[in-house]
Amino acid sequence: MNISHGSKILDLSTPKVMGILNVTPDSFSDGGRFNQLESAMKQVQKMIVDGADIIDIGGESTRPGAALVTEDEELSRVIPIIEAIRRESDVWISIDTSKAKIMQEAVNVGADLINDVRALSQDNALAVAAKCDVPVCLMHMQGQPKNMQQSPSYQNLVTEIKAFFDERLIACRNAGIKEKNIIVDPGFGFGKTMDNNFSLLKHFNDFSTLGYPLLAGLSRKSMFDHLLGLKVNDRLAPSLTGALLCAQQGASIIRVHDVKETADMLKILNTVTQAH
Ligand code: 7PJ
Repeated sequence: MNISHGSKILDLSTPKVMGILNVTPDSFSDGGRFNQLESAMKQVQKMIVDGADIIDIGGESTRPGAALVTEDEELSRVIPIIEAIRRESDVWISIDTSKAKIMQEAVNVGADLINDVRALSQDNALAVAAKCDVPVCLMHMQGQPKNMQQSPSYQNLVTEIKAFFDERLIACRNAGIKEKNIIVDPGFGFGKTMDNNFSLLKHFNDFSTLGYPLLAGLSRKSMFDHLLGLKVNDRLAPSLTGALLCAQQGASIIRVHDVKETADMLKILNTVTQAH
């Protein structure tokens, strides 16, 4: 399997690393747009050196309880950094957004992939994603970030998430989005209890029957805090463990904060996979 954008191809025969770049005001301590751009670029350069195949840029916080941001605010956060990366590198750039306008503008200035935690459910998102003709990651979420962790509930977790994808895949097809551009992600932490998250981890491979590349995002998520009592910056070991469990069950893209450690781990996995 692979994904492509124009003449660019990302080979998914081994799992690839998506490095996270948050450009929300709370993600940089120093004020001022220029300083933010400079520190963001340093972080991007480091992620590339460390082995990131894709840089995922998000200007809207989707953490539980996070406030919404306006379109103009989100544009002003993400567009300059996409332009700056594109001037320096041909690394894959992913735009983490649910807004059609942001998707379009981001792709116009060089983004290669749309990563939408709302699976193209917002106004015009399906049409714009079809027009952009880039790979799109459809993520499952129950509820919305504001309330998703209040009382998540499922009869059958995997079956319901698969049914959600079936519905979104029909919507994508009807909008003219190509099959080859679709990636799916069960959405760890998005409207899921701790038990739900660990069931997803156990049954991650069940989603491979959908027939699309799978993306897994569990880096530093609070499911590990609930189990281990670890602060967000102390969750490297469980994040790597989760990434490994997903990679072994067929994840093609692993979305992480800790690029170097994840790339090292995947190198071990690939070597073992290819060993006699
Ligand atoms: C995910 C994401 C994820 C995809 C975020 C966080 C919250 N996109 N964006 N999958 N999570 N595709 O990183 O804790 O799991 S933001």
